[in-house]
Amino acid sequence: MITKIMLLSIFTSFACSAFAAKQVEAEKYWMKLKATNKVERTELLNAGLAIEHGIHDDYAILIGNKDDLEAAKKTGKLIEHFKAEAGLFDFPSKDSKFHNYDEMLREMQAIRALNPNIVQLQNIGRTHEGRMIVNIKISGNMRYSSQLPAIVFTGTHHAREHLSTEMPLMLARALVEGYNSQNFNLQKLINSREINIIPMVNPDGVEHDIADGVYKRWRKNRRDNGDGTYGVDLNRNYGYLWGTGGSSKRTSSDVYMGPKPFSEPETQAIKAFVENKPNITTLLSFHTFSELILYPWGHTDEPIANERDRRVHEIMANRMSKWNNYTPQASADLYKTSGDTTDWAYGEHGIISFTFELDPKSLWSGGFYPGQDMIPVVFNKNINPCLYLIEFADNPYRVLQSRSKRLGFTTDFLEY
Ligand code: 0X9
Ligand code: ZN
Repeated sequence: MITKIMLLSIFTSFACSAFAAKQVEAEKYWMKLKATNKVERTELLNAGLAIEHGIHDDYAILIGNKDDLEAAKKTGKLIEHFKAEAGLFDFPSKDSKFHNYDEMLREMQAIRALNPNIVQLQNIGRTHEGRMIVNIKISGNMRYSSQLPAIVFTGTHHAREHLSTEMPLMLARALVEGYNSQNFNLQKLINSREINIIPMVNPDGVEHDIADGVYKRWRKNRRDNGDGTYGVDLNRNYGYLWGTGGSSKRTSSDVYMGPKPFSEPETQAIKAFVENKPNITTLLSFHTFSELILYPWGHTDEPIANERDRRVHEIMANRMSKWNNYTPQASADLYKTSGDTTDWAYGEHGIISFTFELDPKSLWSGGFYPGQDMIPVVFNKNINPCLYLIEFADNPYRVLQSRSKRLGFTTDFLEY
């Protein structure tokens, strides 16, 4: 017969072990372990240690619990460790719907799992701290996608602009879910395009911004400038007329251009990616905030000299503004800068290129940190502009034609 005392002790021992487990989980440790090659890294994994936070030439960075720390000590490879503060590597709980780097990778895997036939995840480069920069490639014709018209969406060149990760990530999910739900127009569109979505160009910066559970308002990447300062502004580091205004040589500046054009692994990754895909016709770089649709040029007040190219940018920007209600304008109308993504993509490759400054409109309505409730709002405003760009990626110059000739796959649900 089970007495009350027995029940109580069974309950307490269960509760105690659950509590102990919780304690192990609650305490997080930052650990640096010697590992010079993949064999040594594998040994760490065999000891139950997950290397998710950075692979370097001769060491790896790990975050683990108390048991992991004990396991790490036993390997004899532990160089240093400290107890991590609450919130390390994560958003404050009020913004937990935003994706940190690991959560973004997991969401990417979940998106691929929805339909592996049309989704590939590609590592297109590694950051200073060893994180992968990942592209979600979506196409209904994966085998021949390099022969299809291609578009690139990029997010989070600037670390603190977290909505600019969420928008492309949600776009990827929406495309795949739409495809799976037998949306015929979307299937046709995805079958005839190569869609590339790189939601987090600057994961080192993102992780630094959120590392302490209190936002740091970090913008740049995490290059060690060697003088006590960190970071290059990735949107000043592209190689088209680099360093010709609107950026700084001062390493501590938030708009530091870097030591030379494309000095950074993150911009190098985008450069190599774009150079390897001559089928790219269209690019959209997500930033926040101000609710703007920007197009080249950014380095000069002069409009694009080629009349047709200028008109295509203007018409597309105007059309997209009807959905998201953002203000369309040339980049330099915001302010002049050099070394940004879109000037390079258009100037060097003739790619029709846009920068969106997503919501909110002003600092007073949230600035870089408008809260997680803004995520679906921004998505709903911007999904149609994204579909429109994907649709016209076959030949953006189609927008110069009369309206009747423009109607295509997505018209049913875009109603333009
Ligand atoms: O300054 C930037 O890099 C972008 N704005 S942000 O607030 N997201 O930092 C705007 C870039 C647009 N390009 C130019 N104005 N040249
Ligand atoms: Zn930005």
